[in-house]
Amino acid sequence: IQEPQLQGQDTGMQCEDDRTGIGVETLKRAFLDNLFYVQGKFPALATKHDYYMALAYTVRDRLLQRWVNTAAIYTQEGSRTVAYLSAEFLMGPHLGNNLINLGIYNQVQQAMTELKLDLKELLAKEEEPGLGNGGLGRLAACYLDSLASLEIPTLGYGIRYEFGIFDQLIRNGWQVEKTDKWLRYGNPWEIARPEWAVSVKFGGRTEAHKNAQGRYRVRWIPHKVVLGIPYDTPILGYKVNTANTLRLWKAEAPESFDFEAFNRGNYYGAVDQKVTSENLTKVLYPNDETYEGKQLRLEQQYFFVSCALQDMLRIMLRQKLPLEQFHEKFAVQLNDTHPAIAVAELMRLLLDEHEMDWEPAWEITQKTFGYTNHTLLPEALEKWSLKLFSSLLPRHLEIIYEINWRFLEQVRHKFGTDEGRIGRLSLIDENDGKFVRMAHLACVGSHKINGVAALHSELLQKTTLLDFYEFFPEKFTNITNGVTPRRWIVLSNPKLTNLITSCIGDNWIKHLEDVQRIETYAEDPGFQQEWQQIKRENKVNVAEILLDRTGVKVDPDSLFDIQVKRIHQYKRQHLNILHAITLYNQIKQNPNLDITPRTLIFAGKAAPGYYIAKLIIKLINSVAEVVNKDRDIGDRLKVVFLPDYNVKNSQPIYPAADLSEQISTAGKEASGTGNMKFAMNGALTIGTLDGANIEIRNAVGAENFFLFGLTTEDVGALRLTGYRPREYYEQNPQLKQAIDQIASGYFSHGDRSLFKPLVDLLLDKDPFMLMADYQPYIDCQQQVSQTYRDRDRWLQMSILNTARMGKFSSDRAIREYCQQIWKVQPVPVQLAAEKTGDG
Ligand code: 6GP
Repeated sequence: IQEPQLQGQDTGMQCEDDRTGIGVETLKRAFLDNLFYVQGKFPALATKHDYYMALAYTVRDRLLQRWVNTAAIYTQEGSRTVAYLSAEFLMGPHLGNNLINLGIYNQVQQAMTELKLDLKELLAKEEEPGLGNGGLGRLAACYLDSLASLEIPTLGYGIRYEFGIFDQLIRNGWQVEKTDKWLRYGNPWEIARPEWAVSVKFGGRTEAHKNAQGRYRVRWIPHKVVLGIPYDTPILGYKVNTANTLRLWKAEAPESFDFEAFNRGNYYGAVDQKVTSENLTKVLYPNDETYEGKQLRLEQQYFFVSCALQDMLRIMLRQKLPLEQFHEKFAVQLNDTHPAIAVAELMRLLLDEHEMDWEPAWEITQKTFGYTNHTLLPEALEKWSLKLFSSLLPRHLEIIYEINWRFLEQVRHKFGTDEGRIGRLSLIDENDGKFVRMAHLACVGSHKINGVAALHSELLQKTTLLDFYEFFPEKFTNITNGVTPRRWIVLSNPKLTNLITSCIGDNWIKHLEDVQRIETYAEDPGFQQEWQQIKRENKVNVAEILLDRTGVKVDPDSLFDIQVKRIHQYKRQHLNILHAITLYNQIKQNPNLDITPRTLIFAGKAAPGYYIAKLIIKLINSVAEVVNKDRDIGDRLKVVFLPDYNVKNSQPIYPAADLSEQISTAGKEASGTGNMKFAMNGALTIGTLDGANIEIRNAVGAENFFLFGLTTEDVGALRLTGYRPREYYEQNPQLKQAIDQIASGYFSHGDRSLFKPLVDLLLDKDPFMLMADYQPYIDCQQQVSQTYRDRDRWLQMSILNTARMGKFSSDRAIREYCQQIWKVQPVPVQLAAEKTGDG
């Protein structure tokens, strides 16, 4: 791996500091020192995990000077800062990424080798910090990497869940969930900051009181108080000295409450209070894009938002900035509606705690927030019953009523008394019970609202948020998602990284648009040969992983056809399985069929309460069982489900793909980001015109993309004219055979009831239109198979895909957020050595 030159370090010097030096000898000494003084072990007794910890601390030492300097400069300059509020941060393992961004991967590898240790093995020891479900949480992580790399002052604010997303086991083909005890062996990347703890109130009631100036203010008398303790993790940028902070909050019981109970002699009551408080940040809700109206979830949301805003106010007071400048100091981004309560909380803090008047407080609030929407799925729209909301956040409900009253006055002023429109825009849903609509609160309280791909932003304006678009069109914008090339190319695919860098230098890692320069090699036989060789080695690696974790042996020379993402009906893993069954039947009918051998790889978690998604996992495994052991099939078709998909397990996957499955029903996938990771690593995409697929296809060229299926307009039109899925089934013998096999127990040891719910759903309702898209998908897959046989053509397409993915770097996305929404500038950080000019 080509590495950045560290600044301010004299690696040639003998006397490097043990905490900062990056020479191989220094690293070895520091590592053994940490093994002894942090882990309390010497090599003869040390476990692999001890070695991992010693290395993690060695790397952390090297982050700390940058982290402290960064904080010092931001404080000194009172820098304008992005606060990214997100209920999820799916960071992935830190060690490898920090080695890349510090530019010491090679030295550390050598140091470990000289100590007779294998860096890869130590990297594998890191527990996945799985504090997110899927796309939304991983996007937040890519954005933190880009913000630091672009030297933008940033605080990520979220929740330190004690248990992240569950570990997935597959038992008898079914998903089984296991608690994710990621903190069990300690977390070397975080530092607790109890000195910055804050109190968060819940429940109770409000009352009016007169302040010192004799003016009426509102006071909130809570039913309970919980302490928020911040835990900080440094987020280092690539080739820069900027180390920003991810600040995650843990809930604890305040001492004073313990005391009260204790003094009454109620020791158990006191301890009970502690347990209840700590439940708040115990576990991540494992639903992806489905809201569950649970009280604890609303408590989590309010808890971390209140902690974050109080923390920002503390920072302002420490820097002696007047609160009137809140929106000048902080640009606060709401990652979907999970933190939308921030709008009401900032108002409460300014009005009640800092005695500001409504108008200036509201102006500050609106100028502070931006809101990103991540899905159009109706089941994801958060709405809280008034009963629950008022019992937990009585003061916030009063504030929301006031915001709503003033907002609807403006609506009446603009549109007259159009009661239908007013009902649709209101922050309170009164259609069927009464609810607070969090997306409406986010829209009214923000100055910018964005979708995450061009189509998604367009649909937001035309459908879900149409009324808001008509009221304030100037607030709406699009920022297409991106992913960080540091984790998703440099760390995941070192061989490809070296090949690209050997041709065009390493500037592309910071400026992915530059990777375009490999286009000139797209038809170069020598380059193609190396490209193919690297892909093959990456496939051999995944074949070994599959054998190890599933016992299935796959052929690295077959076409690796991969779909990895959360399991959802709209993502249509079951359409992919219908293709698998079709291929299987074709071979069975014609045992000598000369088809392109394929390995179909699936991975992904289903929400524990999402029955149909779990049944889809069972179906994949059931089809795999039949296909993989059929001697007639041999190496021509394999189906594998890799358990426990997470960031760590995904890193080898993207570099090993020939074909990337992006087959959601048009109009349903807001953007997708896996689609970008695959294409950057040279996979070709088979996909619908959905989300960012459309922009990826435009970038790589229609001739380098396998397109099929209904468009968003087709989907809408077909629904209107009356969609009859059963007709497709009856008129298509291949499709009929596949469905009949599922229904008849062919894949379930004769059990006809097992998949009945899925089959009935497809034939009667088919909400995601698999039946309509089936034949176009099969035909397109046939084209894929044919193209794969033309080795040179495939390689050229693969190279062009990587070459043309520049736009999909999260650096580009973050630059757009900075310019269009946050209006924030880079603040470069120097190491002390650079400032003084000596070592
Ligand atoms: C996801 C979208 O489904 C995906 O298309 C997008 O790429 C990703 O967000 C990042 O923008 N949405 C979620 O994960 C979610 O929970 C509420 O939305």
